[in-house]
Amino acid sequence: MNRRRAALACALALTTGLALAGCSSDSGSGGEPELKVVGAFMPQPVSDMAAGFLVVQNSGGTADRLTSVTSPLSDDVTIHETKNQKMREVSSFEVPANGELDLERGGSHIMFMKLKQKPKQGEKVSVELHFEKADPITVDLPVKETTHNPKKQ
Ligand SMILES: [Cu+2]
Repeated sequence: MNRRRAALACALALTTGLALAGCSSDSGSGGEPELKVVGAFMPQPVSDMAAGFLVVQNSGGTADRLTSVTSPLSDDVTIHETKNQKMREVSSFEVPANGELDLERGGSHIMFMKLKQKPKQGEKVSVELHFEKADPITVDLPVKETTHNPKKQ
């Protein structure tokens, strides 16, 4: 969208003979974050807490940040990192340009506290991911068995 406008500005600059810095924004630097969520799941919770895992891929040339997560399952959803096997809340996670943010078992995750109900394997939990720059993304986390770990299959 902005990229198209930038391209148009570049074309105009060329035809009018103006030199315009930033005309190379189509080549991968600059532009907007382009986000996609893959591999989302929630292990079936065994208490009134649950964790969510997913990967946010960014095919754009600009980094973004995951700043918060909301869900109908809980009014207390935070994002956690794990350091030395202890988890702690963070205010945001970077989604690098042309890279990805991995929320995976044993590492960073979405934390759901005080669950309003306990979702079971086969059900889905809707979450909305909020970013610093990109529009929010709504994604369904399929509930998997408690020990599910796609990286270790
Ligand atoms: Cu946690």
